[in-house]
Amino acid sequence: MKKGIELSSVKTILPINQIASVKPHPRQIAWQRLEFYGFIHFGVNTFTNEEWGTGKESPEIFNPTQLDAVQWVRTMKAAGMSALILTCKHHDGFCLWPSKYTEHSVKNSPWKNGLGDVVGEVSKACRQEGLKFGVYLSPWDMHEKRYGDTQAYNDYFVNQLEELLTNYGEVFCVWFDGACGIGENGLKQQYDWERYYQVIRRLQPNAVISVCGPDVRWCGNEAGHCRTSEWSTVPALLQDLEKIQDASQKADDDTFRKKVTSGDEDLGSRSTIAEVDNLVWYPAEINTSIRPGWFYHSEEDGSLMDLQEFKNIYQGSVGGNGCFLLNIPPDRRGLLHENDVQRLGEFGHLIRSWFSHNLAEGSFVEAGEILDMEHAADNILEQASGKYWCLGEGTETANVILTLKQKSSIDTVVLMEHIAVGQRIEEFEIIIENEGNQKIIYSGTTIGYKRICTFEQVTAERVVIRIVRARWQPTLEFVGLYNSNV
Ligand code: FUL
Repeated sequence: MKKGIELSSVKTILPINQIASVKPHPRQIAWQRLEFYGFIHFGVNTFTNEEWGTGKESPEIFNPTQLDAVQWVRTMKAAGMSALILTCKHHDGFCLWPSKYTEHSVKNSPWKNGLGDVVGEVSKACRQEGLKFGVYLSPWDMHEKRYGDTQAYNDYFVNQLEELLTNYGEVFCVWFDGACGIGENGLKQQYDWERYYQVIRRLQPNAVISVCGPDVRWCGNEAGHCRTSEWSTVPALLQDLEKIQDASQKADDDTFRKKVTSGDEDLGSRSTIAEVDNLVWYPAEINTSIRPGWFYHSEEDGSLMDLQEFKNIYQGSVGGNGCFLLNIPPDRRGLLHENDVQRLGEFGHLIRSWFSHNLAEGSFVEAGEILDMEHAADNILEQASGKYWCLGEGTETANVILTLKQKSSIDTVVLMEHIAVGQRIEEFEIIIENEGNQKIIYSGTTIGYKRICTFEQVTAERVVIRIVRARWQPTLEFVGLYNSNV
């Protein structure tokens, strides 16, 4: 938070109760609850050892010898992931399903004598193992001759979108990359985003449209960097900026540069939105890869993300009001490499043991004059109960006090707002009480869906969540206390 600014005194165009009640769509809430899911980059680049293809690759090179989608999905499940997004078509235009609309696909590869369908196998494995399935379909297509011939290519693209959204069961996410090159014809393609969105809403109304879409926002980098204060209520302008295709226009746009590409700039604090008259719910996703590249390269077998880096990104994203999309690229066999499988197992173990035992269970909770009996303070003890705590309208500050069933050592506090009604908490502190002594052990800004707060291990008899400043009517849906060392 900027020092010296009294947030209450920051004048906003919109009344604060209106800002506080910008709400997510149910599909955005369902997406947020997925928290941590996997990305699969697989295609001709896997066989050429490139990150970006050219569109001139022969389908003949696509020939995984042991492709096993169940192995991918089980490995991701063991890592604690709840969903998977597959690059059905990357920028090179090669389709991992036998599209009716092009010859540039698995149907002309030697894999399974041209009878295979990677999208089919992966979506089936997801259903079988209980993971959600999502599609990445690159609008940029270096192979397709119609690319650049705007209307004709948009028709082609929509046809492919319809195949993916009709033939493979439920899709939780359509992930659009904004990259836009010049076609071989020398023409620049104009993507018809609104048309694409209508197709998705019609065929898969529960799917979120991510990055170049209105539902989920890219965090602004591919390195796993998370903002300290991540707001989901942000200027509507951000949705439009994602769709600007002209890189020079983007670079020229000061607002874009400042608000989206800069590292830790907050997008939704009262001072940032002071002049804004149109706000939307547009939450962040943090995407990065377990390896340096997005596609598999054997020379990177020894360069995997380590446990500490994983923990930091997980905490900053899932525990920073975002979702975490982690890429794991299958190798030329069509398997996740042994090193990745082992590391993902370690990630899963880390998460499970960190949050296995909630020391807040059985606490006595007090939290001021509650709104009504429905919103009782002890609602916060039970995760995913659908119930939450809140005080009356117009409240900016509050203390939520947990008296523990027994004195405990903790190093992690998990806080969740009830985002279904909006994101409201702007500043909070965690205070520990033990043997008559009080100590502030954590000061934070936003909470949103979830904030994972970590600190040096302390012994606590009571834990106070002090909401220092909030918009109109703060809520808490869950408070959990943990010790990562036991
Ligand atoms: C980028 C692409 O250009 C990369 O190849 C990768 O797919 C990444 C997730 O998005 O913009």
